[in-house]
Amino acid sequence: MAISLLATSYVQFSFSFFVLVSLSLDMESAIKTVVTTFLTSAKGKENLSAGSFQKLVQKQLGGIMDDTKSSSAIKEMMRGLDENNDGRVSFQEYLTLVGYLANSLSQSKSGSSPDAS
Ligand SMILES: [Ca+2]
Repeated sequence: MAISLLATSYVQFSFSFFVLVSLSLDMESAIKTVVTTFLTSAKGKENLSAGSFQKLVQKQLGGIMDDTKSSSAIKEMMRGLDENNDGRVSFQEYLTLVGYLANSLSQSKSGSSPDAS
């Protein structure tokens, strides 16, 4: 009896350990994707040009954002992100977009909206 109880908790332990590991690997690869996407789109430069930013949004974010087919909407969004107004999107400014998208995703998943509270 004691043995089977131990075995059960071992199985539960390794299962939750497995879930934990695969979750953290998912997150690691998500972070790597965020970084690699920027670097690839910037083609070795420190900032994304307006054109590169537009391509990135259209290719990578069409499923999560509305209006990605409208280049004027993307330009408008870029103006909002471009804190130092140099007409380019730096890594920091790009992270603002990633944070904004993550935030809207968590709000839509939890079913709450800023207005509801
Ligand atoms: Ca900028």
